[in-house]
Amino acid sequence: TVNKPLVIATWNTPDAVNAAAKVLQNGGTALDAVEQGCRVEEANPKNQTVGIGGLPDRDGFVTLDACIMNEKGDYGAVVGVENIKHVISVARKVMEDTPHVLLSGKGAEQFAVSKGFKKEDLLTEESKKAWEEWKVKSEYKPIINIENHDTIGMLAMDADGNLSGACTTSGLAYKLRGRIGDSPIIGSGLFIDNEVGGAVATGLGEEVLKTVGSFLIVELMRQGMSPQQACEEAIKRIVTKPNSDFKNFQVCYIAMNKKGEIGSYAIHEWFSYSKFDNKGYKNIKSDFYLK
Ligand code: SD4
Repeated sequence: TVNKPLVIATWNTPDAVNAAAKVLQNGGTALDAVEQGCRVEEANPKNQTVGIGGLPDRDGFVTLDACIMNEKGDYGAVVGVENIKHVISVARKVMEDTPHVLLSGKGAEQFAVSKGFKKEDLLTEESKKAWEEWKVKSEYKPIINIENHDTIGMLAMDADGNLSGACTTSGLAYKLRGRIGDSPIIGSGLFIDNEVGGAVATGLGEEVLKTVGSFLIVELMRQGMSPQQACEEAIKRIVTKPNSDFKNFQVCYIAMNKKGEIGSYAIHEWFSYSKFDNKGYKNIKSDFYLK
């Protein structure tokens, strides 16, 4: 039997995961849980990869990507959104209140404002300073597990055994203006199939997009792999590509199946994920490829 409530998330994110678990403990749905969990980090200015305080693109604009998926297979997402911190909730509104699944940039911002979201400057003094220091050399070099840190990808199972997932990020620091990563793209940054399980990614989005990683993991689980085996196979697809530069970037996956089994795998060391089950919160070091 599954140890419910069950929540997992990328990185060491106790506040977010505990908030999600609380929703489930109060009888809420997995969808409500992942949304509320993600909102915690979106509101945290110290997390420089999500929401307010996110590191900007190379021109100094903080642009956010987010997506959400429920147990019915519905999906909603926003990309390249400025001035609105709770993009996960905007993504949910796209899913529930429009005939579309994906809104971008100014249109997404306009939609959010029409739904009552508050506009605010997302560039904090700290992130502005980091960007100004970066501008001196203007060198784009993803730093493994430093720049690529703390995108929140979250999966939850509620008392009814239903699965939902969410993902929210400011993307790669100092990205080209207009760049969109994997996090808001269905099947890449996140995928849920309530019959099988769910998966979510963090790390260098381009590599996740090129291998449609989260959908791959869910389909591999459907064919009988455990979440762990499926995460390992998805990382293998990246590192075994001809001329893969995987020594210089990080990709990490976490996954959960309908039985509540969990898997995680990364290219490099120092990826960890968070878990909340009937034993409480735990940060768990992930297994990884490059040993
Ligand atoms: C992206 N996957 O935009 C995201 C970045 C990330 O922790 O995961 N940061 O490529």
